[in-house]
Amino acid sequence: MAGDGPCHNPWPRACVAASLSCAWRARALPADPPFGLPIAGVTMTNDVVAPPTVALIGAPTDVGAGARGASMGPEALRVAGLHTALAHHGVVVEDWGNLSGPANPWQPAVDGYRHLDEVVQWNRAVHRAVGAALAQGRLPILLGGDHCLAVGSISAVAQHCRARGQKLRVLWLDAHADFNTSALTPSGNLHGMPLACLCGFGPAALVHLGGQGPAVQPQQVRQIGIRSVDAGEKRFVHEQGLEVYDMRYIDEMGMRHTMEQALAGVDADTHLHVSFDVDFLDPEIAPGVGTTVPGGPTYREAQLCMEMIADTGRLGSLDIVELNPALDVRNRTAQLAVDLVESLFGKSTLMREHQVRRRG
Ligand SMILES: [Mn+2]
Repeated sequence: MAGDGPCHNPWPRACVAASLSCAWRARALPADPPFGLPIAGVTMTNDVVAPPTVALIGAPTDVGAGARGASMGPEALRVAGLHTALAHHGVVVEDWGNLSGPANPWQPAVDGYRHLDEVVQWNRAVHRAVGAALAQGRLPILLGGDHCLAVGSISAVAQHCRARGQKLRVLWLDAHADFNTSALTPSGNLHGMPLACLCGFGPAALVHLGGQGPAVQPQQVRQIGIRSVDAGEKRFVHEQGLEVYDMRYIDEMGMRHTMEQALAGVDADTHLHVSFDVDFLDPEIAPGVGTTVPGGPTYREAQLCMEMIADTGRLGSLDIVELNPALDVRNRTAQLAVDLVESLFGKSTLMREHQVRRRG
């Protein structure tokens, strides 16, 4: 045996195979480690390396959107190799298949909402599936579908955290604030309202989806990449005290400082939920979304964002939403999303030992 010291193998899976004669135990970490700088304000962990088991949960619907096509998102992500990409980094992947729900009736708004019944039904299914995944110790990845599904996903995550006395931090990566209400939104599309619903403002069936509501407090949320907010919505976001890192902030302060701020206070007891709306990205690199807004994060900025989240080792659940294959170019937006999700997981299990934790 090569000693009982701490394992410095940056590839933990290889370590399992070589555990009887592990050369990494005898080896010191290089003085200048090959990964990023420590993140100020974030408590890193030195727990045992254990790659997560993720559950892919497809929700093929666009009932909350203003354009059809996000219903094809789950399959496009699979075709782009999400499963293989994660497995390649030692993540155990279970594909739970697709949920089913009502078709998109494509009707105008009624009392300020389009397709409210259908949106509620889909979100109930998402809530149940995400809750089941968390209860089984899985890290749920919701494959949307449009962003209205975050109500089901995050309400389940919030319930899980409350039951375990864990802190919840939601990172909302998006071009839009998604903090509309029926009084504020001109369109009635519910994919513009999920965060407001989660914070207690919206139709009762969505606000109280998990039995109790509101699911989260605005103080638990950090919005990143925002660059398109309606006037009334802007006022409401300020009133509610949401912490917003818009593109102006990212331009002026840089992505590193932005993520340091957004992650500040994350510790060993924090469950990090990432709600990744693909329209967060600049449309130059990610054309396959229904609501493109120019001036989003570049490829490198997006990578750094994901890598710094990975560095915390606290990612507990993820939504990938609003990918619209009907508007994509040869599936390149799906491939980019997979690439970024790989960073969200890959770096955490591959490059760095100390931020990968035991999951219970
Ligand atoms: Mn969104």
